[in-house]
Amino acid sequence: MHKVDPARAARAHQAGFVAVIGKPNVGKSTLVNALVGDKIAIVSPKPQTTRRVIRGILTRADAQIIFVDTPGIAKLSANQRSLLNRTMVESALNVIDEVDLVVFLTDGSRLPDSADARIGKMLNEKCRAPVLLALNKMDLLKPADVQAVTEAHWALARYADWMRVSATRQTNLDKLLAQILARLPDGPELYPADQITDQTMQAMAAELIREQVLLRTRQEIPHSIAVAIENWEEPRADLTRIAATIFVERDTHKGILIGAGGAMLKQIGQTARAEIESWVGHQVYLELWVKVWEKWRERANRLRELGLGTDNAERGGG
Ligand SMILES: Nc1nc2c(ncn2[C@@H]2O[C@H](COP(=O)(O)OP(=O)(O)OP(=O)(O)O)[C@@H](O)[C@H]2O)c(=O)[nH]1
Ligand SMILES: [Mg+2]
Repeated sequence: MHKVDPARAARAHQAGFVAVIGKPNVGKSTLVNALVGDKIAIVSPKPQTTRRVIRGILTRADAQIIFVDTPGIAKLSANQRSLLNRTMVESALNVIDEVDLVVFLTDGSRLPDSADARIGKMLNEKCRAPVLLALNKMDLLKPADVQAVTEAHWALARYADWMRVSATRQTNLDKLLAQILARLPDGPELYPADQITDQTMQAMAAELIREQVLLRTRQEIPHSIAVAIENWEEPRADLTRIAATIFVERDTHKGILIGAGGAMLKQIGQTARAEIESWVGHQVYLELWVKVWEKWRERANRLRELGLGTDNAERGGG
């Protein structure tokens, strides 16, 4: 038998899951990357960038926090209600039941809208875990708006605590982390200490390619493309050969992605390759193809093939 040492008990190891929930484009993935200290989720100025639930793991001596990045919970208009979009929203909502804590992230530089209000109402009605409000993009908040904006976000739901942050400038993230740790359960590490995400290298590579397409295209194209890794070989310890396909819904989109003389596809390939190289830590050969898959966003079998099916949200890590 051991005597309880109060100093030691106070430093018990903590571990738990923290979901980051909010409408599209408020900075959820930027925040998770900043908290984890590594890029595990792609980011873009286009709404609905994140399509799957992704876990990012922060391991410290005293705690392991598993941040769960989620697709933005959008208020879908009739023409946005594709099976893909409905699946994305559903997977984000499912996460709420599986975590120890929820960070409700909003764009704190402006007044909330009806999409924020709907999420706040849903959290009040359905969320059993404590909710922290994080008002992001404080770098864009005008001093004259501080009070009205803050009060309007406070009114959206009941919170255990709140914080103003900037995910891009990494302002107040230490304070947000302290609020999280104050509510994280005690427990042993749930993932190996060197693991930073539950995604495979292949899934991450596909995302890094998709990120380049998102950053270089406009209007309908960012939403209608998907990326699949077709082949992955490691002929040497310091070389990975990847063949990937970018799926589009129309021939005209295929033309735009390839570009004049193949220039666009070449740019996408070069930048994505450099990103993948820094992720795998050695040289990469990347071969990109573009293929038309009509209406893939409406087809359950296509979504499953791309790892975007609903069962994905319940996929265990490790
Ligand atoms: N000025 C400013 N921009 C930010 C901040 N955080 C994120 N952004 C920008 O907001 C945009 C959206 O960021 P994401 O992290 O992709 O947003 P998200 O909530 O994950 O979006 P979805 O995955 O589409 O739901 C990007 O252009 C980010 O650079 C911030 O604190 N300040
Ligand atoms: Mg995101």
